[in-house]
Amino acid sequence: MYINIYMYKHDPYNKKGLTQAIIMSTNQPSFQRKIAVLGARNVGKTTLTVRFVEEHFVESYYPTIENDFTKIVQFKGNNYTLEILDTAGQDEFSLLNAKSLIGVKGIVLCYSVSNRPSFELLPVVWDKLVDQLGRDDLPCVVVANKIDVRDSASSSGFITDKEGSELAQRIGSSDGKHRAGFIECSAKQDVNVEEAYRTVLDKMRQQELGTGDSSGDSKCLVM
Ligand SMILES: Nc1nc2c(ncn2[C@@H]2O[C@H](COP(=O)(O)OP(=O)(O)OP(=O)(O)O)[C@@H](O)[C@H]2O)c(=O)[nH]1
Ligand SMILES: [Mg+2]
Repeated sequence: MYINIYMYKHDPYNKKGLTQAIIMSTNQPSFQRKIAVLGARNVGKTTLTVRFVEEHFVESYYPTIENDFTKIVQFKGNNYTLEILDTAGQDEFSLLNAKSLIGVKGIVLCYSVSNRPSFELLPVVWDKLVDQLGRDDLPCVVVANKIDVRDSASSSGFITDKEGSELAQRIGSSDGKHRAGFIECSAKQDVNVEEAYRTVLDKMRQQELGTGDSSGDSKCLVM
């Protein structure tokens, strides 16, 4: 049996300013999952999300107050309706919006390879999140954005791949069972953007299935 799913969202980045309708035919239920994107200002949280959801690059910078995006993806044989919470950039003093974080099941922690303070901020943001949510085992991916800038520059001072993956190793549960994933991206050149969201989705799925790998299709998933 085929069911049509109609999804509507208000999209501030749609140039026509129209409500967008996403229509999808499926013979499967869709699992709802909420993901929050966090990190310092100007690192590309909105641009990454718009690239993933709407497949274009936002050149201009409009600081975010808070945005909600929705995208349906197929992943490992299931349909997922992803609600992506795009947050206002944080600093060491900012408070996270507790109400908006309700229901969040996965985290994208984003820094820019050309902005060392944004890199150094991530453990602070993670600790705030852990305090706020009262748990340290949330599936998480650390995203190093703007690698196109590093690739095209001759000067040093950019955050390296090695530094990024070492940072990701330090983010996760205190018992060491849940470590953050790590991926380098360019929202501008569309490098690894989809992979970033799929990495966190895979981690969410593994946690729900209680597996350390990505097998286990026969087990139950929370709808
Ligand atoms: N070169 C380059 N520029 C990027 C990339 N991603 C984002 N930008 C630019 O960086 C600027 C900031 O991007 P945003 O996505 O608005 O940053 P943000 O993290 O959402 O910022 P806040 O909403 O203030 O927290 C914009 O001018 C983007 O065009 C990238 O991969 N490469
Ligand atoms: Mg933003």
